[in-house]
Amino acid sequence: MRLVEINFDGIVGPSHNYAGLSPGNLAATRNAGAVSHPRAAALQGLAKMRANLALGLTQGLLLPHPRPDHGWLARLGLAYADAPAHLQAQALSASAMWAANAATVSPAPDTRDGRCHLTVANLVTMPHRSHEWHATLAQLRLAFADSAYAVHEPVPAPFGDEGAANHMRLASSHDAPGVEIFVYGTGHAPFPARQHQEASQAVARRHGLDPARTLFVEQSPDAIAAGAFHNDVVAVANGNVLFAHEQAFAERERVFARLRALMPTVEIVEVPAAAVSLEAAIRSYLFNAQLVSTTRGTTLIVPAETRAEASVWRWLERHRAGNGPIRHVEVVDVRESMANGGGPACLRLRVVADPETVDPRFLVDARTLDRIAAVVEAQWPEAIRQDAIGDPALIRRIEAARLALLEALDLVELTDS
Ligand code: SUG
Repeated sequence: MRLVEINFDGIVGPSHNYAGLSPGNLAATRNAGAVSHPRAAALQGLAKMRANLALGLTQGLLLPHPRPDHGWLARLGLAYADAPAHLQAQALSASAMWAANAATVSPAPDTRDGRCHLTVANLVTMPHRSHEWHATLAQLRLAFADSAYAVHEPVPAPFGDEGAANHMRLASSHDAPGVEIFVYGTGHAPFPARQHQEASQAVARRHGLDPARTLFVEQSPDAIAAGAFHNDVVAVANGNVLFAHEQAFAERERVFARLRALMPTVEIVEVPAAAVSLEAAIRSYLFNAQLVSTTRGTTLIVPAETRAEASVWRWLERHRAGNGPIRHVEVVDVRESMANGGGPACLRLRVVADPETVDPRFLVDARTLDRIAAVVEAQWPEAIRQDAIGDPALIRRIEAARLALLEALDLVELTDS
């Protein structure tokens, strides 16, 4: 067994559009009704994967879901053509691209039975995401069919679970037992708390985690109110480094003390509100970064928007110049995804695994990325206007584009799931 971290990026689907479906996600609501560019969006995502490969990281993919979701509409007694505009938008959503919300993953070294456990997120809080789990489950069952994995169905409603976006793991190395941190929200903020404590606890129990090495931490209501609809908008962890905003957690001192007691080697890089306000952190998505171990040392992969935010860029420069644990900063352009509130970290699901045990169709090298890019260039719509989502020709194009991708990747068995 050679355990490495694999980043599975969600490919941006051909129906990517700005419908303003997520209250509390400020970028998404601000851009409601804007014209989207699915082709450019998918190519930006592929470029990010290429950059990850260049850093020596192992890269995987998750596929766009069938959209519109006719099965979901049928359960509502509707066909797409007859559905009201808001249900059309919810059925057409490409939000499965944000793979950090696909599942919560507990690597083998952390679990009682020594298998890697994945629980598919139910995403019940937002109607347009509540029907993602079926297709996610089908893909994960295929990708992780090996006996090294246990893939679980979602936690039952009404306990909201949004997956890895509210979960962090700290470990001295990827293949050593870690400390898993589950971050949940409470109902006090003006926006919904999408991760419920009951759901986090259920996931931890089902994964067979050691209670002594598992922390349940409340997200600061101020962070949710300011637009941090997931913890990964204000914190990220990798190895022995926790990188977080000062206002990320409700009880920061207690959290840090417990973490230091469990893991004396932990390095907590906290960005004070005086240096970067919560608003600037959320606008720029400084923390929605991929924090990765490379041969060059710990690297932070940030969205280009961090450059536009003076206080954020200043903080990054200063940290890099000093002796901090983050040694390198890589900038990526994922602006189409960012405009819907999804940064570099949202687009990927981390799985610590032996690549030999993963279905190879879900792993990518540069040549596979070229093949995907060719399909995207030829098939993905160039632009989608919000008032055009009822157009049958657009829907036919979206469905054909996804099918062409499944054919190129030899995954047609996923056509209907
Ligand atoms: O769930 N946006 C997504 C963004 C998810 C980001 N993921 C993480 N933080 N891990 C959401 O709010 C907007 C879709 C629209 O409005 O058209 C949306 O679903």
